Amino acid sequence: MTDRITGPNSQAMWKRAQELMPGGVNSPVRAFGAVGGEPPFVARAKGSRIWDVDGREMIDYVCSWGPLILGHAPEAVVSAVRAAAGSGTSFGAPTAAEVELAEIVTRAFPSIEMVRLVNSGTEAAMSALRLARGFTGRSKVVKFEGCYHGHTDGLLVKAGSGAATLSIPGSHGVPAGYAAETLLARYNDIDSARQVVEAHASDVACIIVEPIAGNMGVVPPEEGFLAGLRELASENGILLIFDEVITGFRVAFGGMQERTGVRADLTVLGKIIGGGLPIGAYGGRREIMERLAPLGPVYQAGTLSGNPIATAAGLATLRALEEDPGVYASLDAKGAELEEGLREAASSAGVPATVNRLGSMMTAFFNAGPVTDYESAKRSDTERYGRYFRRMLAAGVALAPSQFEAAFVSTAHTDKDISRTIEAATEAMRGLE
Ligand code: KE4
Repeated sequence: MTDRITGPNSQAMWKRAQELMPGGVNSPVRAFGAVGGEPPFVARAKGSRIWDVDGREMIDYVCSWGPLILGHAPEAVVSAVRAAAGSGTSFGAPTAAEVELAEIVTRAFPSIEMVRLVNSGTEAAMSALRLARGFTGRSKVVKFEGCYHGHTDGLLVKAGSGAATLSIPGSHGVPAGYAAETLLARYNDIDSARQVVEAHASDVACIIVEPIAGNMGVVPPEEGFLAGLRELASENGILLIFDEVITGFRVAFGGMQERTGVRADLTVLGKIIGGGLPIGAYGGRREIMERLAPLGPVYQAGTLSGNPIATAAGLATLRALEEDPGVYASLDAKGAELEEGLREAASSAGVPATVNRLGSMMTAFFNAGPVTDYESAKRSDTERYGRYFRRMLAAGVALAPSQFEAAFVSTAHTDKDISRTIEAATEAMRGLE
């Protein structure tokens, strides 16, 4: 199986891109630094497929890193965006669509009484931290090694996603003073969280966690971990923040809070709620949210917050999910089939691998496993992942260009896509042992 993964048009574009943009990309992990080879430039996409500028068709499991739960360019979203754009692209003033999106979010998440829309997950997480600090009057934040909450200074400490992929655990440019306010614990290790909190109890404003880690690769919470964090936070007057940027509307309409019954004090959202357009949101109890300007002293603002195009795309996406009661069972079933197929492909090739999945998000770790936290995830054979990745791309299957990311199944992925992917994986795994 050849590793040829780009054609002449992509190669020419790549040359120009690298002259003009650092690493040729607008987000580091897209540069294929961790997997080798050059990235194909996408020309268009529809459903489960993307086409590059050389006309090569691929089954896509990146799905724009999570937002495209309905697949690429679903009719409902495209027509909603077209209609909204024709009525004005931005007003900087209140619109009905923001109210409707807030109504769906608060209906899906009972822990969210009020919500603020912003323009990215980073902005949402950053603002939620500021609000937690403003509400509690405390300054320290507890996060978990390998979790990623966007690139705001204080959270780029042992972060996951691109920071883990490129082994930049603590980003240059973050003053030591900022990093000192961030305390680290181990994912799925409630005792480590308890130790950190007990050592700083009266100074901890919040605990922020991905209720399913998606940025060290997919690592689901072990039994009792999230409930343990809930109890630890409540006992110590600390706000529990669930970063559901990936999991919100992904693993259930009400995210992991619906699946587990554990309620956060603040929830961070993004990705799916914008249907592929730039968006983020954070929300929680009224008494907390009312500390936000213009009602309260915690300031946060944004030119394009709640803009009519992103809210139109988000509304079309969330309405489609809410109107299809079987959507999550069907996504779960497709995910289970793919998980099983990948597991069999690895074992028949004698390749040590662990497939972690929850719902329609999963990661095949090149690691005998189990993979339950950042330390075990980092033991994965990233070189082998790179070879697997390039073989799959050459076979027309686009995976995340990093071992420490998730693959996503959408409603647009057909049974034929899944079986073709399993065939390609079976072939790609051969000779990887
Ligand atoms: P954005 O600022 O990228 O919209 O969201 C940041 C963020 C916050 N919280 C979680 C749990 C996230 O996963 C993310 C962003 N996810 C990564 C991929 N896992 C974005 C892809 C990229 O950085 O290129």
